[in-house]
Amino acid sequence: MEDATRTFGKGSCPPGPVPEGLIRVYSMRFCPFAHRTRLVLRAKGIRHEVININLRNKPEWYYTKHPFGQIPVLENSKCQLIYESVIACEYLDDAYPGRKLYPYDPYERARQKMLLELFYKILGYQNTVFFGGDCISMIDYLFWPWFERLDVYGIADCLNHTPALRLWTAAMKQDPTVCALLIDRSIFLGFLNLYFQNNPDAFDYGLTC
Ligand SMILES: N[C@@H](CCC(=O)N[C@@H](CS)C(=O)NCC(=O)O)C(=O)O
Repeated sequence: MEDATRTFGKGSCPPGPVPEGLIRVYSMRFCPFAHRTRLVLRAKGIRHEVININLRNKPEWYYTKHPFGQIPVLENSKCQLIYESVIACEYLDDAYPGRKLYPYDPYERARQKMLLELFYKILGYQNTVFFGGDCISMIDYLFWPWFERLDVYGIADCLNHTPALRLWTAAMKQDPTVCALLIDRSIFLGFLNLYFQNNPDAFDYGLTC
């Protein structure tokens, strides 16, 4: 379940078939969309392997996994490919047993999807600790990667006048899944620095081996 592995780049050999009982995620350590998928994999305790992709130097074979070479993509042992982060997260919730992250209630499920639509426009908030109620659920994991990055982008102050969001952020930082995938600030800054110079080494920043 090691997420911090070196990226596959142009000229690399494609990984073999996904072994039975495992699911693979094509990812990149700093991508918020892939972060969503990794949160759900971990929250549900799904056995998985991570293949990191160098997005500035994509392997030729990667276009057989996604038509535009984007991440995240899930691949299962039946060679089925699932992309688009929200769809991938929902697939994981439906296909795997254990704790359901989307609510069972059709209205509550629809409400989380409506909130997600709003997220791209204006964020609504209600009177509970988490967006879906008193327990963490899918919607919180789908929002979180962007909030985690506010601090690194130096704009965490924007939460100063939204006490409910600050409480939510504090509650999210107590969640073991969120804690397990927190990105080290200095490593993230190092990644951004190289990324904005178009340096393909950005994606492996901070890895020692
Ligand atoms: N709508 C997609 C967006 C995914 C996305 O934009 N991924 C970025 C990385 S953060 C990517 O693959 N960029 C490489 C490219 O577009 O060539 C999703 O939700 O999965």
